[in-house]
Amino acid sequence: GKRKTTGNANNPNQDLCDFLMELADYERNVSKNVYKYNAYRKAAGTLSALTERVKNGEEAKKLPGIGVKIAKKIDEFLQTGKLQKLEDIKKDDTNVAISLLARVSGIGPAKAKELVDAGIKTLEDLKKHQDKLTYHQKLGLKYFEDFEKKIPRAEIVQIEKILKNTINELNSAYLVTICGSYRRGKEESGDIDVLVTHPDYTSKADKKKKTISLKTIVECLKKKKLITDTISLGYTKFMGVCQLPEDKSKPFRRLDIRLTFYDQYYCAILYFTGSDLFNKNMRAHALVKKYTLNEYALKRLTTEGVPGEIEEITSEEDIFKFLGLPYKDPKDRDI
Ligand code: DCP
Ligand code: MG
Ligand code: MN
Repeated sequence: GKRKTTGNANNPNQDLCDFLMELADYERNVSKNVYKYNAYRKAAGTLSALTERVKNGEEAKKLPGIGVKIAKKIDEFLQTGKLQKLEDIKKDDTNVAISLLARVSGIGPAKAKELVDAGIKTLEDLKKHQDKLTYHQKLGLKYFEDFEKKIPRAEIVQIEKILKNTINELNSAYLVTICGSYRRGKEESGDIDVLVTHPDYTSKADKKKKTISLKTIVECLKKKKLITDTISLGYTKFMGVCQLPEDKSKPFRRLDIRLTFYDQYYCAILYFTGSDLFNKNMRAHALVKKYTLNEYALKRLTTEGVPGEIEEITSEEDIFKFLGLPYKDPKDRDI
């Protein structure tokens, strides 16, 4: 799967964030230690939000998500310009190969290891062994270079216009919101995350009325030559590939579309706006407040600790209010 970056223009701690993200990738793809993966990402997120260069580990340790061990690594990097742990990791060809293959869309850490164990270590090897890949992984390989490229905000603005025009031509009441890092105000994104709903499409509505259809939406976006490939398509979730139709020199981009119930829209928007670390923190906070939060609903936990009554949510602000949290603007939701 895709690599995450901290993505913050003119970040004075970029080199520190880079080595922390390299360590994070290693923990996810090779060690399969999700706990450390998230810890390194959190530390990188903290550093990327600073406006000044960090002076030393001691100073960094005062910041959220940076403990003794990461502080020591920061000192080592500031003093020597490198990190011995990373140098050692990179000396091992198997580690390097697993990390490379895990960058292919659709290939996770387990599949990457399986391939490397079978002697497949480069993208060239992978091209020769496509029979070992799923359709998604084959597309990931085909578009490897393009999917590695970040999507500039201006290009997403153009794609957003086509999405909204096309979907609203079908039915003007559809609501279309691009979430993910774009909604968090990032200047570049890894992919495009689209949320669609319609006032008639509620969790209580009669499902036999098939006027609201993701499949129809996808067909129309294909006709407009925005969608070029489908990775998977269900009733509520599309995963695929798009390219700006008016400019074939532009890279192919990963596009996700979700159709969500109107009465669950704000929980869905909150979830898909992320970041994933922000969501983790918010869900943990919800549990402390005896609530359970997911992409569908905010539910009060009963005295037995099981999900009970659904709270009525009519805005993102409502969710923060129920949890006793001050509202956070999407741009402040990186960690
Ligand atoms: N999400 C989550 N937990 C995950 C994956 C995703 O909570 N394990 C939510 C939060 C993310 C959103 O879905 O912000 C979209 O997922 P992306 O992987 O597309 O992440 P972003 O859009 O935040 O970043 P990028 O620019 O890399 O796409
Ligand atoms: Mg995204
Ligand atoms: Mn996505």
